Amino acid sequence: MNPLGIHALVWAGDLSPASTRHVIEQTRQAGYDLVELSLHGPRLMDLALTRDLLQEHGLGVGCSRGLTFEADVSSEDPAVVARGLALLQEGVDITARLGGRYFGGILYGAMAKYGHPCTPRGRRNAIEAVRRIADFAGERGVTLGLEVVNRYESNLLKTAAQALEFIDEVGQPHVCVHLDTYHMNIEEADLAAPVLACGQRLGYVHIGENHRGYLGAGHIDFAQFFGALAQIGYQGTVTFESFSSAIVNEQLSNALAIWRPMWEDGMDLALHARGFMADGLASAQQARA
Ligand code: FUD
Repeated sequence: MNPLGIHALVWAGDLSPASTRHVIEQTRQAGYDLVELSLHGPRLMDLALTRDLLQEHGLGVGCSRGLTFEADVSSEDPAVVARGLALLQEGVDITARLGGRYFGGILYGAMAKYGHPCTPRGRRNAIEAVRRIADFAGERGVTLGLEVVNRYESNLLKTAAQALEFIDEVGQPHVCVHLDTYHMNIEEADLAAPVLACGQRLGYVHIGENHRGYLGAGHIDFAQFFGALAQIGYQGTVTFESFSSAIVNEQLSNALAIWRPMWEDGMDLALHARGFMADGLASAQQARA
């Protein structure tokens, strides 16, 4: 059975000590194996406390973030690239200090709607930056996940094929593809072929509905996606991601255009999602046995 994770924004919009305690306690209570902490917004985290709470509750951890226009490794401006590199380095460092082994997201550019395509020089800068950070991450036992997102959140990696090509050019171990069903629904022709194309290079998965609310309440063909995961023998983490205007992290929620109250009760949502993912993964595996 794959480790099941949940994104912290189901529980809280910040990572102050009180929110972190809430996030970790709720994650454990809802029966998840891992929590994904989102490193957006003001830095309120108490790393020692977070690490202790994770240990006390027997939970795994991963971290994620997207870059910004001011700190964008796919920029042509060396100062902007340097700020992006600093954010990536900080993300790897926080992940390692929490005892995590995964740092993912839009690590190759800004998590934002660009008004222009990525330039060839910008793409080369992004490749060089990810290569450097992959070295730094590898030394700390952390793998980088390049999350493939939709056209309104990146101008660089919108499909699994683009991510695979990019990773080939990076040419480093410790870099994997991170697929998310919400984004795939917008950009890919179907939900199976990209998974099969990634094969063993798929390192992390986000499960999200097309409206980012309750799983099964939209039109994503999860059976097709879980079937493809079973086909490649995917053993990695499967993390539920959902957003509602009920829980706000200003930087992240605004970047993702989270304007609607998709749900109010995070625990009800989380329990439902856990059952949905466990059943879906188990049926896909049984169908192949
Ligand atoms: C963004 C997304 C998220 C994001 C993460 C950052 O649309 O899908 O996975 O990268 O929440 O913490």
